[in-house]
Amino acid sequence: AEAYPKVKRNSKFKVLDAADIDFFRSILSSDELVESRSPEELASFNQDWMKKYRGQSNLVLLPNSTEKVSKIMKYCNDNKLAVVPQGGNTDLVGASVPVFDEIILSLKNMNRIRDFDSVSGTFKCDAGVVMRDAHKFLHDHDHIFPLDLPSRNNCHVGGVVSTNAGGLNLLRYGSLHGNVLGLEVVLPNGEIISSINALRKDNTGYDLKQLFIGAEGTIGIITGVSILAAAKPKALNAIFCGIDNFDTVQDLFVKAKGELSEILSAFEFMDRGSIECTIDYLKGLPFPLENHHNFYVLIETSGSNKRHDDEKLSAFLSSALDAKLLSEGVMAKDKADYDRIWTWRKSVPPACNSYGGMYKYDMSLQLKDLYSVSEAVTKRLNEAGLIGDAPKPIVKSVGYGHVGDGNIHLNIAVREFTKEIENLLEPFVYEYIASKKGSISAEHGVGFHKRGHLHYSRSDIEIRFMKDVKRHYDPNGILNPYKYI
Ligand code: FAD
Ligand code: 2HG
Ligand code: ZN
Repeated sequence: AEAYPKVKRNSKFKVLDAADIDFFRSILSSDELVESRSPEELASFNQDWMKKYRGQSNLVLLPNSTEKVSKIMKYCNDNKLAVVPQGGNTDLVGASVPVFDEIILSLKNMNRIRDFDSVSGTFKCDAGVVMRDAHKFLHDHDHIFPLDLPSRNNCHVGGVVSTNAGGLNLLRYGSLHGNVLGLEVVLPNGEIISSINALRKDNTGYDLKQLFIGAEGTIGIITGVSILAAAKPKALNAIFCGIDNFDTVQDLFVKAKGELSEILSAFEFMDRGSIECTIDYLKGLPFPLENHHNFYVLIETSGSNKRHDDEKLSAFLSSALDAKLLSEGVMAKDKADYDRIWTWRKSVPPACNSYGGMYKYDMSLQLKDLYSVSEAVTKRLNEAGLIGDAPKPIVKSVGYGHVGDGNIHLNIAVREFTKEIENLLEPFVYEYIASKKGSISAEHGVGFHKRGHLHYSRSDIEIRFMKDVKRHYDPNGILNPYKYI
């Protein structure tokens, strides 16, 4: 794991002692607390998903109620003990693990579904409900959670809200800033602020809950979420196609919006390198296309009438082939085929992560510039002679992502993390994005990785306001320190 060379432990934070542990034991049961007597269990909370960041916390608290979270926070605030909130720990920017000895506050035991109103679609749950379980519950009630991610088996509802994750269907269902109806939050001083009973519309003053969406656990602990679930689509379908160049990907997107319109629910792209890594990773899974292409696009439709939707998608595919917007394309024959097509997209992140390590950049750009950052980075790494077979340190630099949202993921799959690679990538990538007026974080957040880099995408006055907000909510700075701003 990468060390944390650029920061020093803040000495104003107290070092945990036996009296603190006694206090936590007095309010929690034995399955709500993990400490140094269980080193392996502790290690799994200290290490991030990419195995890039590792903290040294000696204590994980796993309270099972909002009241216990409140007591913990009050105690930590009074005693200046630093805390990292943790959901499913699938974060990709080093936000969910400690940097030093911060206490880890895991929401794992807060995993109850609280309420569902099938008329309005309002779903309420504890923050620690795993996204897969929220999907399953809503599916059984003829609805869907308005967000899906390749990490759905591990990430929490509270974790995705804290990250303001985007995912695979944002194009259709919109961002969590629109879908989250209310939140229950424990503030750093232990106070509980709740809008969990929120209504669809409510203009009585500032919409305070918005600040916690995407705050990455820096100003409060989300304990409950109320979210608008969408009606379950009765018909799903997908096509997978090969395309020569990124200009044509954009032409196809325009055509898809115009012709698939209300049933279009995802428009994802992958470059040649992404699929090469995924072919390696999914050893043996038959590839849906006959030839290899520079770009691949997955288009999903979802609607209420299978025959109508399939006819529309099939006509779209034929006319795109006739217009030479595609070199090759296939439509899913059945549900199993649909799932297989998605496997080629959802497996790209674990495939890139399977060589030893990975540098990741998650960026928003105007669509016309979206792929150019990947070309610029690949050129730079190639010129430095770092990409190729072992012993070269880089396996591949690939680009893929959510065309519909103007969001590209750049993954540099490496055999090892080295300073040389990092210095070639940063600040080059950020300067490139700033020159195109893009965002250095589209959906994964800031965390530890991009702290100190906000100025590439935000003005001085915006950063000043963000610091004011942080100070206002967390005057002692105990929540998720060393990150974000
Ligand atoms: P964690 O990783 O545990 O935490 C994320 C941040 O939120 C941290 O700052 C943490 O301190 C804070 N936090 C967590 N829970 C709370 C809480 N209850 N209250 C306050 N703060 C809290 N992201 C996307 O946007 N789109 C994708 O398509 C996507 N795909 C992914 C695919 C894979 C394979 C992986 C590993 C990750 C992916 N991610 C994606 C990144 C990740 O951001 C999401 O998985 C998710 O948002 C993280 O949720 P989590 O519960 O794991 O949160
Ligand atoms: C995705 O879209 C996720 O698959 C993960 O946001 C992207 O790992 C990545 O870089
Ligand atoms: Zn993504």
